[in-house]
Amino acid sequence: MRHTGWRLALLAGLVWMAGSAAATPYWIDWEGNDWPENQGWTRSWGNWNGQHQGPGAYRTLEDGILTYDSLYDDGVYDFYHMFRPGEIDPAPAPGQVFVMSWRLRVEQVIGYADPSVGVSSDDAWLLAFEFGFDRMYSVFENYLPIPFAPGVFHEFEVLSTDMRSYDLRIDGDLVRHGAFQPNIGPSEIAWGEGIQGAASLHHWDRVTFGVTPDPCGLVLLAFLGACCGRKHNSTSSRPAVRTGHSAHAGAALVGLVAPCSLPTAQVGRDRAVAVPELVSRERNCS
Ligand SMILES: [Ca+2]
Ligand SMILES: [Ca+2]
Repeated sequence: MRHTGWRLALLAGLVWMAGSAAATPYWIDWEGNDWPENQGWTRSWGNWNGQHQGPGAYRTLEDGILTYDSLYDDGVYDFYHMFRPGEIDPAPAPGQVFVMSWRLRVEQVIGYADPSVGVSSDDAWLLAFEFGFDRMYSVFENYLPIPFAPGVFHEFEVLSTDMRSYDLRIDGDLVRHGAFQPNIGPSEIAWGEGIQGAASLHHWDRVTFGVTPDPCGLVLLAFLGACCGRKHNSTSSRPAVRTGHSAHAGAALVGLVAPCSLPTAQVGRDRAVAVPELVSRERNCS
């Protein structure tokens, strides 16, 4: 009986460890101290002639800020993505939370929107935003517009405990409680200049995402984050949490797939193609 008890205890421990391993908190943090492609992100770009055609957007990295300028050609897209198969979602039972945040300034947009952010859960539920000059659109919520003050940096933050619903904060203010939508292409985060058929000048100061333990601790962690100030670039298992008014931006989307019904009809530009479709297209090519 003692052996049985020991084995049961061991089995229980292994099950617990397996669950814990699947739910290990992580944090991906790009702060603009180096090019994203040097910190684990994959760059995808192109123009109307196809993938990897042309130089992409004119990009500069200065003082921790990545600037995209694609005003010369609305056929340009140029974005980053990161594929983390089975490693995006928070664990349900321990009460973890997925957080992505990003700090972005949109200076000029030709078209309805051009900068983009998205996240695809491990079971391919998708959330994506596209940014105009003074508003953002929740792509898979019928392009719901969400306004913001134009021309200045904002901190955007998404939090989700189940990858089905999310809270969106802008500069610490809760502006949206919305929903992911089922899609294809799991476990991916993407951000950048994401629309083919629109052009822009815009600036990214920071993009981060990860899973943090215990959402009940978010308020405390937010407080600590505010006290500690910004942290700098790293890609690690550090479950740093930025939320509320201390929010750091983190962004992402991955594996978005490309509903054929994306933005085209709504923007009135029959050539417009969004990041999810581009990601899908490039995957099919690779
Ligand atoms: Ca920065
Ligand atoms: Ca574009």
